Amino acid sequence: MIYTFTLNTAIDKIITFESEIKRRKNNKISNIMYDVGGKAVHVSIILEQLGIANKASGFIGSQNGGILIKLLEQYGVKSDFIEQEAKTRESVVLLDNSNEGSYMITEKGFRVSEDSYKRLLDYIEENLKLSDIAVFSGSPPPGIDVGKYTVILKKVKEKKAKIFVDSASDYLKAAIDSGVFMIKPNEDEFREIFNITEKIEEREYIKYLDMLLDKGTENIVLSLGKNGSILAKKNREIFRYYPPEIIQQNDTGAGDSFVGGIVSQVSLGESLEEAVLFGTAVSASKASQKLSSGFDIKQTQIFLSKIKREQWR
Ligand code: TA6
Repeated sequence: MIYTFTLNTAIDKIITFESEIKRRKNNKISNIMYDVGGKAVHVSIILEQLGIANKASGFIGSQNGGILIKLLEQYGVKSDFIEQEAKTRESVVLLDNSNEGSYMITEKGFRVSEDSYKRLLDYIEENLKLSDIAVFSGSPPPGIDVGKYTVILKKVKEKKAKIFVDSASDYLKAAIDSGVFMIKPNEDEFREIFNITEKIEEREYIKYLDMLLDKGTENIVLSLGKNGSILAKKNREIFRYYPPEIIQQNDTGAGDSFVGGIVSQVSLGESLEEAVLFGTAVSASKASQKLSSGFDIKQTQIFLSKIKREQWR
């Protein structure tokens, strides 16, 4: 079974404007939609669309959590959240016709109680086992500090499940120290780990990727946004992926779909270099549509043939 853990779930309110959003102007809305948010839930949606069994877990605020569960059900995703008397945060996504990406505005999320934290550890203890996959994506909420995050990852490791992490700053460092199966930092998150402030050539990233492999992270996918990604594997092979040209509608959730595509193929026994290829196509398809989730399988097949892959080592 694949378990996706969204520790800081959200309900995305996606607002589309008639023209480019401008300050000091009356910006007219043309459409409002709601979608699931918080990252690992998006991974669940991709898996579900591909017919791969999975369960969405994490923390949810009971005051409005039903909305999120219903949105997930519309995609067919089964959930098993730890509920707490609180309000699930709302994220606002602003889209306009500038073709320059979305604005994402996020709340911190409710403070997870000690009791909820313990219930999550119990959930992992009771459910996860060898051959399972656990995906942790998104920023952990207040109440889950780096120490607790490390304990959660340790518990999953004890159960021998394969761990994928898409997180940032100290939480990303905790995942690196825990030696997980795969991390997927974006360029900013990656540069922050090593305090890289100057502009460097892409191939210079190799030495930093090697440092992370030396530390025990099994595989790293460094995402370069619309410029593609670099995969560094445990066996020290390195691949560079160049995505297809697309007409971007909404880049929010594209990184999560990328992870979803990768996880799906790994769960089917594909090699990581093939999995990243598929993830790249899924993510391009996601970015070509307005919602925060989902993709089109036919479009993904077309995109697959347009991705360029180079082996760097
Ligand atoms: O990646 C998109 C997204 O999952 C949105 O749906 C939004 O809710 C946000 O990210 C949450 O990100 P965060 O890092 O705050 O957990």
